[in-house]
Amino acid sequence: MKPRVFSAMQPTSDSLQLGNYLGALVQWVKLQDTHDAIYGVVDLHALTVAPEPQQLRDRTRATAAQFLAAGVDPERSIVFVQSHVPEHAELAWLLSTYTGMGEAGRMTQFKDKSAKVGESGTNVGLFTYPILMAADILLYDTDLVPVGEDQRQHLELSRDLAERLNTRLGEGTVVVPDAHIVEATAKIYDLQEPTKKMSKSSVSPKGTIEILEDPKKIAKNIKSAATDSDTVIAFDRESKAGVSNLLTIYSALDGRSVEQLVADYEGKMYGHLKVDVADVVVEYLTPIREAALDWIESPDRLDAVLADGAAKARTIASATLDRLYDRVGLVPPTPGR
Ligand code: AQP
Repeated sequence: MKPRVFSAMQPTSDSLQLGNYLGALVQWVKLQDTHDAIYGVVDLHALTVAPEPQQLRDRTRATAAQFLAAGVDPERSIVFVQSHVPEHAELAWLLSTYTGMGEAGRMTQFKDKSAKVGESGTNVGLFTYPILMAADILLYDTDLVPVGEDQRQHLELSRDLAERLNTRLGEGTVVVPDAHIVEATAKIYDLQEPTKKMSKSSVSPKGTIEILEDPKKIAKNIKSAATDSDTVIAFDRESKAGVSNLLTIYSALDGRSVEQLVADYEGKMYGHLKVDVADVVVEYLTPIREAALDWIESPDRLDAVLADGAAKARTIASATLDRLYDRVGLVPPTPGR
């Protein structure tokens, strides 16, 4: 039996952004070779930001399309939509009864996101989001969760909950998952505000590189990326956040190390670096964008992949939930189950 990998993304935008791709999706594709892989579009999570219904439907399919276009292979991995597997919401309830108010209240992403929308725009779902995320992971007896740096704290909560279940309900109740965070690309920064992470739902579209964006717009955003007033191309997150971010992106897509790039660009101008990064990014993303658009234009074919994925995911998820319900003492609905 191969170890299991699980990860997911929210359909919170018309397109994924380069951080989603470099921070997580690249690892998803690699891990298919060595792991039993399950990847989800977590649409129930996306409800926390009150999307328009048709927009949510379109974004859910577009997100799955980008997984497939990036190289997630439905012959080798399970690709599914979270709401098609009701066990996610059921386990989240159970886990909420094992989560302290204090520990849920420490989640920094909730603090950031609720600060952005204010008290009137903040719903309880946004607060309990990390508990649903723990349910997503624990349902599949997950060994490894490939994510970006921003999800580290949520992963810690999932681990704490798993250990608590095993302590209270007996060893082997659930698998304690490990985070898989690749340091070099764990945090891709916004092009305009390079101290903040690039985000799908960023309010500054010029700061984001969207996978489905027109290549001309992608190049324009990269060429107008904020840099410092110095002229030397060097890697320093503190004093050269913008240039360092461009070097990180360049290195991840081109294969040369950051040190090699710094050496290759010695004596060159920022403008030169930006033009080359724009070319590399456009060249890299164009086939992914085209493949994703093909999937989006064939919703029946896409829905068939997702239906097949949901059936497979549900088989695993329902067995885990049955085990947990039994251990906590819930009476089964059918005698002898
Ligand atoms: N900037 C980033 N650099 C590296 N990794 C990143 N990820 C997100 N942004 C970066 C990783 O991509 C996956 C997406 O997870 P998600 O859809 O659940 O949402 P998120 O983490 O909140 O990502 P976004 O893009 O910022 O979405 P919104 O705007 O909806 O909040 C995760 O593995 C994440 O670590």
